[in-house]
Amino acid sequence: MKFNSKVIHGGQMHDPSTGAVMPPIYQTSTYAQSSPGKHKGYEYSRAANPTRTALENAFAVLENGTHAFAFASGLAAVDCVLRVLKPGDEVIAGDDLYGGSYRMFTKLFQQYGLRFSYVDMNDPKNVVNAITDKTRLIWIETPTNPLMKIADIEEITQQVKLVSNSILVAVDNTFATPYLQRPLDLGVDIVMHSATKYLGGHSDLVMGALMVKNEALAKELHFIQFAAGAIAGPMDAFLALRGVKTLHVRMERHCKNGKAVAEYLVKHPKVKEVYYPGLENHPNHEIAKKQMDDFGGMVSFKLKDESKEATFTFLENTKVFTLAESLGGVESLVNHPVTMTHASIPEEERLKIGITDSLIRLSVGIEDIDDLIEDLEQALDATT
Ligand code: P1T
Repeated sequence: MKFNSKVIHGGQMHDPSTGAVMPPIYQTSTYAQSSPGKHKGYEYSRAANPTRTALENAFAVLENGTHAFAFASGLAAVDCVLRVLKPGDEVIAGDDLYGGSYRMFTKLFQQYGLRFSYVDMNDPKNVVNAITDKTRLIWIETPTNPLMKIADIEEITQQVKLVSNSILVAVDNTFATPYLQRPLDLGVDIVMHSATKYLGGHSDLVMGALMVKNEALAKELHFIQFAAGAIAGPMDAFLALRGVKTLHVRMERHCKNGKAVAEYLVKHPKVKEVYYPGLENHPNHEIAKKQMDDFGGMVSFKLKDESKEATFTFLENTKVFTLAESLGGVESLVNHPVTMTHASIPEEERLKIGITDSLIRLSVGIEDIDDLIEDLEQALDATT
């Protein structure tokens, strides 16, 4: 099936007991057994639940994987991947990451003996040069949150696997979604999502996902999910499955609106810099063009007046864009990374890569573009 059909039908079947076209919300923790160990494939909902299974089947198909796992949050999915590693193992991650991933690496897992290094993944050589005999995982986020940097997934994966086949490569595909790029097809081992964002698409749930195409790795991740317990509940699984069925039509509009907003901002006299991989002057525009089918709905920018006052005036004055954390819902959001999503990154670290007080991040929704531009215009006007 083509992608646009897979989002609706992929991995789905009518409910075997009733023929229900949509999988019911199996709001149950446990399942009757006729004799100890004799059951219909479900024992206890931490291990598996039919509503979650329906969603996980859909997730696997979307990323061209064989297995998927739905978690209580995106960070629970990241946590599951890190639990594959052992004390002393090293992780190479990009230098621009969602603040919560960075916080998990530095504040939670470092104390258990994992080591993390952060490199600019714009150049695959930086990744290869950071590899040691202890390296076990490469963590790629592309496009990055919030600076919209692009890493060449295929090139990095090929070069890493040449050095050692036992190094896992994982991609956080939250910003792009499988509508725009499918990392498993490019050779990576694990795809991770904050399904809270575009996969769910309606800002009404918090969820994470992992997708893989390797049986042994799938077993290991499922064991960790089962043993650690951070599963997605049946109600959220139902909502996410409902959301995912419109991923393609939502993404089409997110991309169109995102591009229009980026092009509007670039021409605006009060705007200093726009970060959007679809712009020809983006440093990795060529890689983005090769790797992605379009450029998505996330746009970051800085005002020429980089004072905190001007930035906050803009943030306080948008009306259609709601000032809130998160992204990827149908409604437009605006975010101030320094005080909101990336507050956990020490100032010194964030300044090194350009996350300044003046950085503003937009999650461009699927409203009418005229209303979005008008809103940005009046909020920019307010900054004088
Ligand atoms: O929030 P949660 O579902 O746990 O997902 C964490 C996460 C992981 N990876 C990326 C790229 C993310 O953007 C996120 C969550 N990000 C936000 C809440 C945000 O506003 O950036």
